[in-house]
Amino acid sequence: MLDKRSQWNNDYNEQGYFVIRDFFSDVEISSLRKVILKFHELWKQDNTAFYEEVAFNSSLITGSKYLASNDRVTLFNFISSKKIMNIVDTVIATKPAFMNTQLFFNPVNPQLKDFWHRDCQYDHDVDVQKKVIHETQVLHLRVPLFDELGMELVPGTHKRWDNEEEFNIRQEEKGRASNEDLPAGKKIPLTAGDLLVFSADMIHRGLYGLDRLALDILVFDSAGDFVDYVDDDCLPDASMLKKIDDPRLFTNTLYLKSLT
Ligand SMILES: O=C(O)CCC(=O)C(=O)O
Repeated sequence: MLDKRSQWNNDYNEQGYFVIRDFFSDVEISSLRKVILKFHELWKQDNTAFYEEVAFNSSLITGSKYLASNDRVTLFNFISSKKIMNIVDTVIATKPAFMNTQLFFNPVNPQLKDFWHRDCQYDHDVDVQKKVIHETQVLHLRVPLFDELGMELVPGTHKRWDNEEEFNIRQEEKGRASNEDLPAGKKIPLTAGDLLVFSADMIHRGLYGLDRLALDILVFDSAGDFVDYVDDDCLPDASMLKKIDDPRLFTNTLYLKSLT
């Protein structure tokens, strides 16, 4: 019988994801929700047209634009908490590094439909995508703040290329649309308190509906070439680092930045 960490690691390697039910307490989620809602309200006011017309997420939540230093420290301590680091260390054994955060919500515009993608498709053309899915991938840790329909994933696609139907749908080729159903799609409904860990490069989509508001924490292996994706303003400064119990997720990123 495998222990929990080996089981999570096996699931991640084989399927590209795992989910832990009731991972966070009500107290942990309500204090996180308070900070995130503050960000979300200010972000919406500042991005009204974008929010109403095309948005389904925001990013840079830990940055200085909308949150004061004490709230940012709360977020940094949540992101690098013992609980989360235990999971991160399970999947990325050496020098995991913080990349960014994103906040996913329901689009206001009803024409926007939940769409299949691999995150790498926005940075690379198809030939390169075929290569990068066999290299180090970015880890998403999804923390739903309210109950949601969750994510739909195609298990195993973090390590294999698309079949013809998956490719045509994801890339909207041959008259197919990226919101069509995929036969191998596995729906993972989530409730507040659950944690979903998945590979950014597997074929996936968020499922719109209910009151979804989910914080995604993005982490990478220091061995991967991802440091250019990190915005300096989303990292803690020297005075904040002193207030973070275990800052290595951030100091690993700061070290990589210092080399560039
Ligand atoms: O929830 C969504 O709308 C999409 C989520 C997603 O694509 C991601 O976390 O990379």
